[in-house]
Amino acid sequence: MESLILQLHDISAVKFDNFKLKSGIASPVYIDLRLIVSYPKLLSQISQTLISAVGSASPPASFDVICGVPYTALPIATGVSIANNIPMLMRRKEVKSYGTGKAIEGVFRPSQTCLVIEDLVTSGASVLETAAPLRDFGLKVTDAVVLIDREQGGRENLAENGIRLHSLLKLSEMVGVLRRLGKVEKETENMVLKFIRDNKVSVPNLGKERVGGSHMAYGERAKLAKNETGRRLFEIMVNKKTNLCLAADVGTAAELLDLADKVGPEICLLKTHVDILPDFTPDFGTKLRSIADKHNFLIFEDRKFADIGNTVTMQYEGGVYHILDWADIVNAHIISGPGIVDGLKLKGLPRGRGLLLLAEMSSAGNLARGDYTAAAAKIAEDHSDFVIGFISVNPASWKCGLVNPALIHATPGVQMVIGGDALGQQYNTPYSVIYDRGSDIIIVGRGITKAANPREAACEYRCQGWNAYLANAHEINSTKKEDLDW
Ligand code: S5P
Repeated sequence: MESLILQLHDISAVKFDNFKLKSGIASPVYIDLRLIVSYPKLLSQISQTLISAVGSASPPASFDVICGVPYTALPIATGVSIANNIPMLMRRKEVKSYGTGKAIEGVFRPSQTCLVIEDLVTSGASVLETAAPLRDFGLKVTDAVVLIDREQGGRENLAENGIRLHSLLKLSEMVGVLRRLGKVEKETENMVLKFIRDNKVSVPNLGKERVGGSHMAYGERAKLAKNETGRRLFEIMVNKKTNLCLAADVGTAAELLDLADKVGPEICLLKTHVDILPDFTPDFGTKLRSIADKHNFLIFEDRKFADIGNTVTMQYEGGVYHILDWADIVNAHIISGPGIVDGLKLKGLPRGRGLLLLAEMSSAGNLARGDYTAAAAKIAEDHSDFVIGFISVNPASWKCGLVNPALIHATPGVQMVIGGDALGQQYNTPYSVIYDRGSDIIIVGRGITKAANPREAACEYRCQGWNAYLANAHEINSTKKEDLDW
């Protein structure tokens, strides 16, 4: 390490004087690691030793791929990749809004773990900027390694975002070594140490402009729920540690019941479209209920009521399906106004049922946005004894502000990779839905039903959804420990 520190000093990558930083702050130290590319031997030495900072950690970090923070860390990451034979990914900096197809270059599978490589960490913001699109693509980012940690709060900021920082060198140690070797005066060392102490930097918003969505833990929110079914849903999520809803869109009732039994342990909610089942029989509800009771999940019939209050009371209770008898939760559009909620409530509330309002939709070009979404939020607030929450897509961006934390957000259009289908469906990843967009429940259909092994796929979605909640919960002070044990 001494030789490394000396070389960095010799090439003036680390300089001590009075510098004015971009932020306007006067700093006694200036670090410019872009120079390293002109010293291949040094670059090679850094590339070979950097990974040792990760291996010596307890527990050691495990990862499948690495990704450098553009630009300075790109040659370092390349060196690490070649020296250690670890595949590398590249993040395109010029892609402004991450989530578009080309943000990450290279070959990877969602659910692989990626180690982020950085040259210098101050606040940790640039590591987070690189972690965000990786996480959007379903990769896990749990560790980052940096050549120099300026010790100004980056380690803490990253930890709050579920990333452990490993560093090869710390600024305080570097200045200590250089003083011992007679390269800097004691006075300079003191100034640098004081600068580190006095200039801690935080990254308050971490790139998330959260307006709506809730910062509270599920367990706390259960206590606020006015509706019995809403409370039970939160409690099941906490007890089973799952925020996964299966959209069981399969060909027959027999297949659905079989799938429900297999996937039951992984989910908090099972969503049906009962009108697509050709073999529906009157005992379907009883059969599904007994599987739901066995595995402790709730049933959500995705009926999307849309008519006037009087008509929906009859559609809810009667017809062939008798939805009211077996579905804990149904949903409704608000296109017809609040009367639809009054109608459904008339039948549902005495039975302890709950209602989700469609505040947003996942399909391209849909009209549920802006004032429409705000109207759904208002109706929900006015009927929070019966409305348990929303079908939403990006509650963190809701302009109508913070919604009552007793109300739950469930988001469809979820797969492991961002994309869509041929008919307008649009997919985001579990991580981006829960962490970036502030939703609570991921609704997954074909990602599970079309998987070779639906139970395994459900397990993976559950894990990703819950980890995203936990990453969020790092920011939640009121989180109860039992919510977080995983
Ligand atoms: O806006 C919406 C609302 C819903 S409830 N977009 C949706 O996709 N859904 C439902 O979620 C849809 O009817 C389907 O049952 C599920 C998504 O299925 P997937 O196969 O695309 O994951």
